[in-house]
Amino acid sequence: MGIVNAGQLVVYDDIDPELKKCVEDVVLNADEQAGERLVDIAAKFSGTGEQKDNKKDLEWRTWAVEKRLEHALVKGITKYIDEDTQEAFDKLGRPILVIEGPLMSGMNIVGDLFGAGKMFLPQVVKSARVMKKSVAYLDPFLEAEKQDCTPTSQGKILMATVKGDVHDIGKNIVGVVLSCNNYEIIDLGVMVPAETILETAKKENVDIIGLSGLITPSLDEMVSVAKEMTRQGFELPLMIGGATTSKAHTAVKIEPEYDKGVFYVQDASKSVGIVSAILSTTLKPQLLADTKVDYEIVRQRRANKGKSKLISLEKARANKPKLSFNTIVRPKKLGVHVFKDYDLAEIFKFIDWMPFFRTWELAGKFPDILTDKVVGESASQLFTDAKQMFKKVIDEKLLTANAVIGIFPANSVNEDIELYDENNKVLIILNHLRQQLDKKGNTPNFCLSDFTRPNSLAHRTTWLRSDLVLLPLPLALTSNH
Ligand code: B12
Repeated sequence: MGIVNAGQLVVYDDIDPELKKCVEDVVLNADEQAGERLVDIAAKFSGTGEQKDNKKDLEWRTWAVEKRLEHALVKGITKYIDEDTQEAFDKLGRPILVIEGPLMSGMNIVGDLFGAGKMFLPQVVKSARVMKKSVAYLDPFLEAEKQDCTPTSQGKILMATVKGDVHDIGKNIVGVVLSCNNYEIIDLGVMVPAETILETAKKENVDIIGLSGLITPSLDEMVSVAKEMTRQGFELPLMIGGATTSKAHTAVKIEPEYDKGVFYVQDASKSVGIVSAILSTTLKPQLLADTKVDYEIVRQRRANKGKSKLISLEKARANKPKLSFNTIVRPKKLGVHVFKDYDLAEIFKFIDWMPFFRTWELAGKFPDILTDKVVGESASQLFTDAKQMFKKVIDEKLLTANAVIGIFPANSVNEDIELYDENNKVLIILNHLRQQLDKKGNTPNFCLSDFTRPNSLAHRTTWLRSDLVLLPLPLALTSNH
């Protein structure tokens, strides 16, 4: 057993390959020499080897400043962040360019690694700390830019990260950028319920409400805020931002709920332009009209996207698969068959692993997924765990598999399947649907009944099997044509 300090975990891909292999061999008990090998190389990674490795550790300090900022964000290193931020500022000339350039791209890498399961939450918290420190360092420069602008407040903006969401770095940056452009910011922080946002907006008589959200549930929460604004008769413009938000979501889901102006803003630098246009009596009507048209186009495009042309049933029937029913094997035993306490080990051989991996949000085909560059390692681990779990299920007989199947003579009549008893009397008619999409190329318009011999052919010689597995529900219908 090992006790791990999750806060000090390194990114798995960054572990020295030689060390990683040796450690994995020990953990996985790869062979009898694994322990010896790890002891042999241990000295290289501590004690005598320390000098050399420290040098290697600091090698990143020789990289270009953009790369250094990215490295500091990914590794959560705050030690050099002030000097690197200063250097980036000297190089790029404006604080906002540092934020939206190297800092944002570093944060995006963190997001990708986190999304791919290669960084874990404690590490992301450290990255967030680095980002905040860097932005704090840039604050006086942002303030200095402010001095060049008009000194009086240009308008009051309420900013909040919506209920259920803790992400605030982006919102804070937008707040800083806007306040440096002489807008007064009322920042309600994170996890703010709609009631608080709307009450404060009224009480403080703000000019714009800005919502931030970075997790998927925030998208729905923003829709709720918009609905509530309509219900309460608000007239204020609403700004939407945050990495998970999008123009498409704003147009399709939020704007239809509130018609007094909803604006999706992609990043902090764009917020100033939008806010000044929203608050300008001359520019606002045009901006509102343009945005409405723009969002309507987005909605139309989306509405048309999923719509495929349907063909008539006759046309679809004419394009059914051409199957041969010449060789049909009569099942050995017709009728209903009951399987009690079926061998679980036998069932295990037939498991379709794809849905299993999909449920765990690991994308890819089985078995290729086990060697996939990105998810291979996690997928293999999961597969090993699943096999162990299944072994436990078999060994300890944790499940009992019972099944009932029935094999009956059957024929198809277009989309229907007729099932017969031993005297050729219709037992039941099963209705099915035929695909009616306008298929391209040689792809047929399938129907389940196509796999049963049509009754227009001379003999009723198809056998339909209805399976009842574990549960008293038909799980699959197959025909032995
Ligand atoms: C840092 C971070 C965290 C930190 C947040 C620290 C903090 N104080 O903010 C911590 C570690 C706490 C965290 C927690 C979680 N996180 Co997180 N996190 C991130 C990360 C890596 C970076 C976010 C960030 O700060 N980006 C930099 C800022 C500057 O960018 P931004 O927010 O987009 O803002 C810019 C624009 O969008 C815009 N903007 C933003 N807001 C607004 C508002 C207005 C009005 C306007 C005009 C503009 C605007 O301006 C900004 C500057 O240009 C992202 C990945 C990513 N690349 O986005 C994941 C990410 C957002 N997190 C994610 C997840 C899943 C979580 C957790 C659920 C993890 C967990 N299992 O617990 C929790 C969420 C808990 C919760 N209830 O909210 C997912 C969300 C996936 C999804 N679609 O739901 C992401 C995308 C990672 C991923 N790839 O999976 N996270």
